[in-house]
Amino acid sequence: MRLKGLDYAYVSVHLVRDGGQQHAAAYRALNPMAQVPTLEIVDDAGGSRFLGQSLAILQYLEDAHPEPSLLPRDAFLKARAWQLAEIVNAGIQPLQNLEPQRYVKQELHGDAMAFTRYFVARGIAALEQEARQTAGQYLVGDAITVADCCLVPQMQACRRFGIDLAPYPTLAAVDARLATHPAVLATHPDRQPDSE
Ligand SMILES: N[C@@H](CCC(=O)N[C@@H](CS)C(=O)NCC(=O)O)C(=O)O
Repeated sequence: MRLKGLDYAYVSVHLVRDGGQQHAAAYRALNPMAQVPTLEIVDDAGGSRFLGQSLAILQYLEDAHPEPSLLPRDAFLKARAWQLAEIVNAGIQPLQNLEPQRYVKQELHGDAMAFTRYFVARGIAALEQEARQTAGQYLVGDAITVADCCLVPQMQACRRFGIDLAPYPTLAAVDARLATHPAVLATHPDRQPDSE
């Protein structure tokens, strides 16, 4: 939303405090997966509609507010941007979530951190391999796309999980460039109001 210059209000849902505020009945009514983010869209008459899942939200924002676009014009590169976004969104992020970690630890009595590190490193290696083919200043060419929107929080998660990022120079370079962008400076996971 910052990249598109939109005005918005941030309402924090703390994933650990109070046993995880995402599990509260009022939040689950808006997001039955009990996950963040949820976008509330308020219309001119003051009515609200709610949208979950980051990629659906990105698509909505792209269609409702086309400029500046977060998708390449070229059909292949556009699909490539979604592909890289999906590697994070479907191939990595669900496996590093709190709930799978809890399940591995408490129900399977396994090593949750080893489980998470394995899948994060596996996905991030694939992301690096694919990104090398299209990266310019950003993951796909020289303009920020939906893929970069997924990269920033994923790289922060990698650091949190103690993943060595040296083998992924393309991702590290793009992430470092993104970290200097005003929209990212304002919204980086480390700078969200409920970050601890
Ligand atoms: N693919 C979804 C997943 C959303 C998701 O898993 N969010 C995480 C935080 S990044 C969450 O809310 N986790 C809460 C939990 O595991 O209890 C998206 O990107 O919107």
